[in-house]
Amino acid sequence: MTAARPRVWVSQPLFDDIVARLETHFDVDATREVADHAPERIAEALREADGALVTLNDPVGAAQVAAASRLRAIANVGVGYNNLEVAALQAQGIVVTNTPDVLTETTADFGFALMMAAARRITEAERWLRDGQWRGWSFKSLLGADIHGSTLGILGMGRIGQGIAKRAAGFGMRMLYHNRHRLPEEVERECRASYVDYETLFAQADHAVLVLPYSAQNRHLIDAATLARMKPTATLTNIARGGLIDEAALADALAAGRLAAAGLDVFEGEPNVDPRLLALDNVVLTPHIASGSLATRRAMVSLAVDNLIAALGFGPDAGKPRNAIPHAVLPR
Ligand code: 8YV
Repeated sequence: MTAARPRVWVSQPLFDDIVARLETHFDVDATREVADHAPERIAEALREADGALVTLNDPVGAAQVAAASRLRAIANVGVGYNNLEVAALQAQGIVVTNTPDVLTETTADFGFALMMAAARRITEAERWLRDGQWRGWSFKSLLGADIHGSTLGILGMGRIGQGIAKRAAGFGMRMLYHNRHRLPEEVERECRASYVDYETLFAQADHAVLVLPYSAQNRHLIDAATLARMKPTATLTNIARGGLIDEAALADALAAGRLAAAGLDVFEGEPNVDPRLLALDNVVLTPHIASGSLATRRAMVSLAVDNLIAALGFGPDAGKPRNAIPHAVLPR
């Protein structure tokens, strides 16, 4: 009698040709339509599974794995993993992996583009033109803020933050950063970025960009008090997680002209966006697409598939997935 093959659940439609690699080793239960799975549905899908490939849309915690006695690995397609209760999963012996590195440059490209779009009012200008409001050229219409020669403030100086700093060097920006830990001097030199405290970062930045991991501990870190520190001519860009910003306070600041503009790729209640933000002209809104180049999204799925195969004891890295999240770290 041959032993039953391990079973894996794939929570969302990804790239079929890449996901098919799982079939070499496993019986695959792949979700065919984009799904907003209820917590009970996730628990049900995991009950008989040995492993799972999930995305930020799929929260998995103690409740979802309580009856999943065979589950040994969860591979997240994404670098951020605040959708997972990592400590609870690890306590149950489940290996958790993510997909760093492969999305760094693409996400940094997008962060830079979003910051520039906010500063130079690109989407607002396009709406104005498409609305037929361009009835004669005016010297003073749609004036924005410069990027070159301005001060960039990066909150969260991991791989993506450093990628943004390297791009900013080409624009002649002065770079400030704040991070949980100060970076080694040679990295600071390479990024041409100076470490400052949180307050100084927001007080001095002409353009502030958020690139830090999210957890319950830093929810609404960017609150009314932080926004009040910023220059009224400044912009704020968020490509990390929506929950970092108190969106009501941000809408107040943007509406009152206490902040010039914002670029937001992430929202606290995704896919719902605060109607006050939707109504404002001085905010560029995009639907969580910072890592969304075709090549990078494919690379993320490929890495997650490799991680899952390895975590379940198959393939060249059997038992040693490249991106296992270290044990006992708190969920981000
Ligand atoms: C992903 C992201 O698209 O990697 C992340 O943390 O936010 C995005 O790049 C998303 O996580 C897909 O699950």
